[in-house]
Amino acid sequence: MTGASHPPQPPHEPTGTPPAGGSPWTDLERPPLRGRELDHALTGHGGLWREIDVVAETGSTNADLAARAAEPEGLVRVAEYQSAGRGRLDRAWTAPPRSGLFLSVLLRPTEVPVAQWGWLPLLVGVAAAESTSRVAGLDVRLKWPNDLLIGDRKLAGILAERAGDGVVVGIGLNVTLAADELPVPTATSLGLENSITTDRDPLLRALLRDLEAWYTRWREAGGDARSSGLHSAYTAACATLGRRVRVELPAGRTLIGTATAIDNDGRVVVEGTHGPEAVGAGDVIHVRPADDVQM
Ligand code: BT5
Repeated sequence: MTGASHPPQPPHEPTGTPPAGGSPWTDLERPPLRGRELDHALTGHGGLWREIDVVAETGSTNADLAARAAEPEGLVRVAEYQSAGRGRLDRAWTAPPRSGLFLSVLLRPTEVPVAQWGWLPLLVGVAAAESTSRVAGLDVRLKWPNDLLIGDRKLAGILAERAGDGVVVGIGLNVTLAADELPVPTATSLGLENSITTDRDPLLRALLRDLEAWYTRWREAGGDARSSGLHSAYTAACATLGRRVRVELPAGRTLIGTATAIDNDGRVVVEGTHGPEAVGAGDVIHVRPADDVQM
């Protein structure tokens, strides 16, 4: 669906055609999202969200919204299954149909200096960690910059991409993924962590409401992470701070040290052997102190 109009859907029916693998109703543990109800509940109230578009299958929700980057902000694209889900640095995001939440949002914070736009994926991480912690009854933390963790396991990933003069931010969050479906052994899901619910509807509603609230506060503060409260919320949710880390930097260099702070630009400050270094991009691995000797 590419326009602002919505095809009529009967109530309580799954959206779109079922993905390969059969009827969306065959797996009662994984009921489909109700796109029309979600759209009705979350749009049209003068708020941020303009359209919640739930489709049964697509390549990548980030790619779908990048193709619509010229439109006003506030588009939400949700897919029950992605055949070409993207991670950062050309990596893949993989998950079976309806096993999680896979969505992207189109944002364009014109009041905020572009130099501060790097906070956007961190802001989405804060909203996702806070809403998921609350609805699931679990302690969901952030690994810098924006992986959602339960303990040391990855529950969700976030991918922000510039698109036209806006930003598309995508989130993949594992909900009912079973142990034998984990794409990597370090992943987890809400179901595996004994969440009080695995109903994706309240999880998605809470996520979009919290995201709207944080985005509005940050934008109204002109992108100032400190006065909007975003810096302290991020710091409070961040499991990386105080940890020994190994950072794989984009140029191929590796930095080892202790993560001590998040600076005003959202970079993580790592105290290594050559003093503090602010890192704006890279892959962080949390290590145990004893692992240092092997590195
Ligand atoms: C991310 O990348 O974690 C960002 C993932 C963003 C996915 C969403 S889904 C909706 C939207 N549309 C898209 O096309 N993408 C976004 P990165 O930090 O590079 O991590 C990718 C790595 O996570 C992979 O190389 C795997 O090791 C691992 N991985 C893949 N699928 C996973 C899953 N379901 N759960 C946990 N880890 C996973």
